[in-house]
Amino acid sequence: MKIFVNQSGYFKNGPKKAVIAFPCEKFQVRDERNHVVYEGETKHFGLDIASMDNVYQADFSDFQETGRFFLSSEGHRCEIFEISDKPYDQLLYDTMRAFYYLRCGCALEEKYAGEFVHSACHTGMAVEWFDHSVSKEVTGGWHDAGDYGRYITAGACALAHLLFTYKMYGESLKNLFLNIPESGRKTPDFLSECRYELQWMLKLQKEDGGVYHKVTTARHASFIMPQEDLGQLYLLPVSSMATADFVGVCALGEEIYREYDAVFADQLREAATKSYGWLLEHPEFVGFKNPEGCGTGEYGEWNDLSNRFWAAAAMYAMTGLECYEKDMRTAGEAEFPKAELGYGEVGGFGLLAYLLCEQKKDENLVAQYKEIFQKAAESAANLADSCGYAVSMNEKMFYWGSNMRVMKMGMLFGIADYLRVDWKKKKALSEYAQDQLNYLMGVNALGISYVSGNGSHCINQPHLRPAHADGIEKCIPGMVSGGANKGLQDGRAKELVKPETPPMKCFADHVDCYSLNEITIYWNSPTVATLAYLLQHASLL
Ligand code: 9MR
Ligand code: ZN
Repeated sequence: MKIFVNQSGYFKNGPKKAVIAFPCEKFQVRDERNHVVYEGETKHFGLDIASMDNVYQADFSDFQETGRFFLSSEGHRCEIFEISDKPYDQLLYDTMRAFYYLRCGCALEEKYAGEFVHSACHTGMAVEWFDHSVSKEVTGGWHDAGDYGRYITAGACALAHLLFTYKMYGESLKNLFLNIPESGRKTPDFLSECRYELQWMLKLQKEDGGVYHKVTTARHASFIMPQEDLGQLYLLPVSSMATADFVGVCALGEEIYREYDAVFADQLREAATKSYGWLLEHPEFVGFKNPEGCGTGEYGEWNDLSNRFWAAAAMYAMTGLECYEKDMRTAGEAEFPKAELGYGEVGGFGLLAYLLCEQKKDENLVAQYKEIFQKAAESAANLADSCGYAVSMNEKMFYWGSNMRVMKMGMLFGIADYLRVDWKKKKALSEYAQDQLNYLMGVNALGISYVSGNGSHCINQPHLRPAHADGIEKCIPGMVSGGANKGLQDGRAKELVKPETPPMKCFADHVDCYSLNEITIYWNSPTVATLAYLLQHASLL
């Protein structure tokens, strides 16, 4: 199978592109009865460095019929895919519902979870790592990933992706039904799901406003169901990154939730203000390193510059008070990647907080911040142009969680479009975003869909404890895999993938491969963001 298509399909009126990794001049679109309904010429891209494939690109955007089709060329074919007005409804539903499946501290009921039920997990009290006499009830939130840890900066990143997405495309997301326990309430399901994480985050705030970096057991559990993971839960020390990111999401949530629940909004406002106070009292960097004996995810950072920038911008967005704008300007003078939308570098969330807020804004600053996104989108687009698979990656970017970069770029193109940045490239921003999604869903050198349960060749064995321990062959749907990683940091990956393998092909759908095939909340969240953008865009077509 060397004809690579988006296995979730294409928009009827949108761009439709595939990649063929063998020499060919022509390709056909065929219907299920094998009739040729369209024929096109391929474009020879040449050698794609990341995959070492000789790549031919097939563009059938002109073909605008709905139905089920496949591509053929030189006697080869791909699996059936769909062209429709709504090709990604299921994908959006699944990738957003993945968060429900990751809920901690409650039972997953059959009504919502189908066969993937389990009883309430991690319900015990947590004690401070260095002072066991301090204990706290911190149930709730989402499991971070394949492990059962819950980490503030990771959660804040996922929430920022989701809540900023809601700010931009709320009109489309408002009515998204997710079949979760809160469905049917006035609050949109999308926001109810995010609130589950936000409420947990609030519990990690200390009296003085500092926020614990994470709550986990001392070491990762073995591959057991979450309710069987009964190890002592620990609260790990406060970090300035966690505290600042906490301010960022609470302030963001304040505005979004006010319409539905003023009491909750007030609580978020108070929490953000208090933690911002802590940041002012602790101007120094309070980093985080796992203490001796703790082996769960670290999420350490080298500085907290971008985090403090985001916190100040978010406070300004929430209050409109000059003092925060001043802090934001000062923090913004430091050197850090300004357009980043990550779990470490969060500068882009700061820019968004300011650009999307309804407070008084300085035109010069708006222009400056928009230009940062425009430049970032432009260089991401240039990278995509020089890749045969049209993904915004060079051969060095296939590191742990490479799919996060791909989906962050999808989100970035969406942001640039939303902000109506000056765009001179021939290809539209939405088309670049579509290409990133295409990569995730099968237009990659392995022809694999990196989302469980979606696509004819999708991952099914992610490094995800419940998915393995439940004994069900089928994986929980909607989970986004970390993807190709040249680093091959786990033993099984080294065994399964030869060292000379080109970066884009360094992948294996194997449960042991945590450096290739784990899932995380912040790999799902930018996927949701990219999808929401594309759906919103398509409805405007
Ligand atoms: O996503 C993280 C990745 O970028 C790092 O390279 C990797 C190694 O430090 O850690 C990843 O984060 C893991 C976290 O520490 C614990 N939960 C699972 C995360 C995904 O693998
Ligand atoms: Zn749990």
